[in-house]
Amino acid sequence: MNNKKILLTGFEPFLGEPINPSQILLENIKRDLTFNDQVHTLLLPVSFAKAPRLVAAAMAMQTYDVVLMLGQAGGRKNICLERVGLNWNETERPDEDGSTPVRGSISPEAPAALFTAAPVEQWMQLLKEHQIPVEISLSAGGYVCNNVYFRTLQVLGSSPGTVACFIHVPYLPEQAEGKAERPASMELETMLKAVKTILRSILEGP
Ligand code: PCA
Repeated sequence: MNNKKILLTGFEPFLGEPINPSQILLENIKRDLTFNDQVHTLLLPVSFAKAPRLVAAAMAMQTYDVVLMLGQAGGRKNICLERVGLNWNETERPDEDGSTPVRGSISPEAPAALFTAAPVEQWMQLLKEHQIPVEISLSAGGYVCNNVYFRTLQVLGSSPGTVACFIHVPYLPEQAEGKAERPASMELETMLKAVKTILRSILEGP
């Protein structure tokens, strides 16, 4: 093990869902003593106003080597390693504060998109070796996850040495079961293996 520090975030449930797989993943990692003090967890509200500030505040308190953010992407079938944070809000769904952002730039002065410097190809390969369904995604959507991702990638401009990556996970089977359209889902065990594999590769790397 090296002495790297990782900030791992997840989200509370939103839009009427009783659970969010990213929160459950976070709780599991928090309980796993093998990650002890190297992985700090932070649960975020699904709020355009609050979530990016909470991540920035945590990053201001301590220097992290990697900021890994987890979120639910209902309907997707693979673990999605998000390559890009888009400088754009586009949604008709309110966040959990009841606020719906106006369609448009998150930060008008900033570039249209910011790319992760995390080794997503390497992580994808690693997960494939563990038979975990995974892909590199080019869109984290237009809702809170993309907003937090973009804003965090912006903060990294002033934290050289830190990389950030957003990872979207599918619904859990129990979430998909109740829905008429029967969306894709993934077992918790598989998602947990994906997150742990990435965490270990960071902590066991150079
Ligand atoms: N998924 C949402 C916000 C919170 C979450 O877990 C998204 O993809 O924007």
